[in-house]
Amino acid sequence: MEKIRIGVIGTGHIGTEHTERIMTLLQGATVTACSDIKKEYCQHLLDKFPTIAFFELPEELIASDTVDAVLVTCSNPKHAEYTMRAVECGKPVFCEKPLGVNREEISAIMDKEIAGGKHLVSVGFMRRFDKGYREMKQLLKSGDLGEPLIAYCAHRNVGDWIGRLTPSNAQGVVGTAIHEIDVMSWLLDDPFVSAQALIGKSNATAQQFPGFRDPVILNMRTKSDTMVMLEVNVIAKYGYDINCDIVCEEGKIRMPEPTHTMVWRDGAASTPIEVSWKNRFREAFDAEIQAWIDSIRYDKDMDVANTWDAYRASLMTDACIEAEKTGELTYCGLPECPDFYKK
Ligand code: ISE
Repeated sequence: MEKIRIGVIGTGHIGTEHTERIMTLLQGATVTACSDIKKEYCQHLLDKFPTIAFFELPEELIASDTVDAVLVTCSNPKHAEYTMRAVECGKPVFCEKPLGVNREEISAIMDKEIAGGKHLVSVGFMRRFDKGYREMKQLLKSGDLGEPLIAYCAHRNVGDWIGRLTPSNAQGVVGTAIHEIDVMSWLLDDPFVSAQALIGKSNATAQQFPGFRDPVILNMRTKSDTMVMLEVNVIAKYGYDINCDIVCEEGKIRMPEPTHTMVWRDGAASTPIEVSWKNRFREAFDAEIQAWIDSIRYDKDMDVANTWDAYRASLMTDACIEAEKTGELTYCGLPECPDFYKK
């Protein structure tokens, strides 16, 4: 079978990582084209993989007959535009989260995809492919532990981007909490319907930015009334720490933590912990992009998140942002899932 020829739009961190995993690790695809604002931003990949062609205009890359599928890993404001163009060209497209900067952009992609009658859009919620989350989903699906009642989650980032970017609570929701919004709904097989925010003392770094609060607690509820308590902590400093405990009627399940070698010396024992999301979920990213490639090769649903998943995540991020602003219980107004996206 011929390899799927992929064009990459945006060769920053994640675009580079995905290109390298496709070119050196994954099966069934190759990167034939890339584009970024300046050619120099792609040069590291063009030097490493001389068969990749540079396209100045993403639109030309998408339309090119040397590209079968498109990977959108550029800055967020252009995600929806390039995804829409790929759909208009009838080409499969994988877009890193978020699919759009608002629900309207994502709804327009949904309408276009439904009108075309073919599932072309995949979205980068990679935690669905993490071994720990998949084990937890199987345990819940077995029913052995009874109904899930409350989940306690924490999403803690080192916060090393402070100084480069001005933090905001909206960005903390759309860029960080969005992962739990997708993966917990997937894990519980139960969509979210509302959010509340609990805001207490902020860390000293957060206090330097007027209006910015960190950490915050989001209490999100699903359609069947399971509560998901999520600590969003974007300046945790000590490490990149993702926790998930789910209390069920008959027991509790805890997502396994990554393990590393222990070292004993000088009267102390230590083990390194993750400091980067790229390493913490490296295998999940590998599995996710392989699943996307296989979904194209075999024309089969490989459980990669789709446009509807991105749409309902955007409704919930809006609700979380509003709940943080008002302190009020906020409903996300989740509509019925269109038949086109029902599984
Ligand atoms: C980053 O973009 C990610 O997607 C990571 O998974 C998340 O933990 C981090 O907060 C985001 O900035």
